[in-house]
Order: sequence, then structure tokens, then C-alpha cells
Amino acid sequence: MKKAFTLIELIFAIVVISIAFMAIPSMNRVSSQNVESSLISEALVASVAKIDQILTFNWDENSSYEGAENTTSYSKVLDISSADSELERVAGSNYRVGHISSMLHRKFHSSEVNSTQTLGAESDFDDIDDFIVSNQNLFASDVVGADGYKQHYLIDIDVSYISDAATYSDQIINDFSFSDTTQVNPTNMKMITITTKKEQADGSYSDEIKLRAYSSNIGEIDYYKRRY
Ligand SMILES: [Ca+2]
Ligand SMILES: [Ca+2]
Repeated sequence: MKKAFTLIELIFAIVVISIAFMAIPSMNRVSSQNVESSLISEALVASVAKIDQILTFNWDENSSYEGAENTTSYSKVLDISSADSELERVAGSNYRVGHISSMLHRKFHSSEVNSTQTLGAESDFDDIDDFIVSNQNLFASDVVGADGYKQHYLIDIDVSYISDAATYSDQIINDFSFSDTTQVNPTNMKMITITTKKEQADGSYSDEIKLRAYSSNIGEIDYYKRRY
């Protein structure tokens, strides 16, 4: 049996449908805001992963260079003559004050080896400043205008020496400090800065995320050897 709507039912139905239609634009807005924040979160995660990856590489081009040991030795501490003298090698040894005097622990090369004056990529991609780059796509395949990846992200990676200072007495390093002031001449600290930029509607880019990490000239312990 077919049942007709009563007037009161009809009014209810109209009100419910009206509420549903009124909600659609705001639902669309909420979901597009979620996509926006998801894309920024994804860019942040990718940027953090990038900086973590950089930190796994040698501190400098010369860190693992020692003649025939070039491809097999672990990273050594480098001589930085333009930096804090208290972090230099103890004369006549391959140890710094505070080093553990034992096999396979952190130490300098057997003879003086300095870090590179000019930071950047060499023929072998093996150290943290080899990552210096401008306007590189953050995602492997940026699709501009597609529904999902409608935003285009670029990254700049900068690696610079920054000022450092140490004081020691009685064979113990009491204090080590550094600041974000970049230095032309080598120091014992490198600062890695990743700037992630998002494309705007007019085609320009605005800085969205800036991450920094610091890496120091301390060599590594010979627990694990990276092969290049
Ligand atoms: Ca290199
Ligand atoms: Ca380099």
C-alpha cells in the first residue's frame, strides 16, 4: 500500500535535505584542508629523512682518505689548523685530548690530513657536503596539477662550517660550544640546513620548512665499515 507523506513529514524531509546540502561546502573545505596539511606533513617527513640520510655519510671528503685505506678505512678525525687549537691532535700522536687510546677507536690519520676548504661535491659521492644543492625536487617524480600531488616542493641543501670553541684542562675537554655563525675557513663543525619550499599559485616559492642538523669532526669507531 502506497503511503503519502503528511505535511509534517514533508517539512522534516526538506529540512534534513537542506542541512545535508548546506554541509557539503564545509565538508569539502575540511577535507581539502586535511589534504593540504597531509601534504605538508609528508614534505616534513621527507625532509627529515633527507637530513637523517645526509648524517650517515662521512664528515668530509678526506675523512676516510689514507692512501690504500681510501675505500676500506673508517672515518678519521681531521686536522683543522684554522679552528680551535685545543681540538688539534696532541703533537706527535694521532689522538686528540679526550680520545680513548685504543685500537679501532676514534683517531686522526697517521699523518696530517686537513678537511676540504671548499665544500661541495667531488667525483666520489661520499661526504655530507656532497649533498649541497639548490632547487631540487623533494619528491622523486613531482606531478604538478595532479589531484593528489598538486603541490610542488623544492629543497635547498646547504652545508657550511660554523664557529666552534673548546676549552680543556687536565686532559678533559670541559666545554665545547658552537654557534650558527658560518665560517669561510674550516672548523670542527658543519651545519646542514634544508629549506623546503612550496610552489604558490603565482608560480613563486615560499619557504615552508627549515631544518638544521650539526655534524662534528669526531671520526668514527670501527664497528662498521661503509663500502663505496
Ligand atoms: Ca665526496
Ligand atoms: Ca665534499
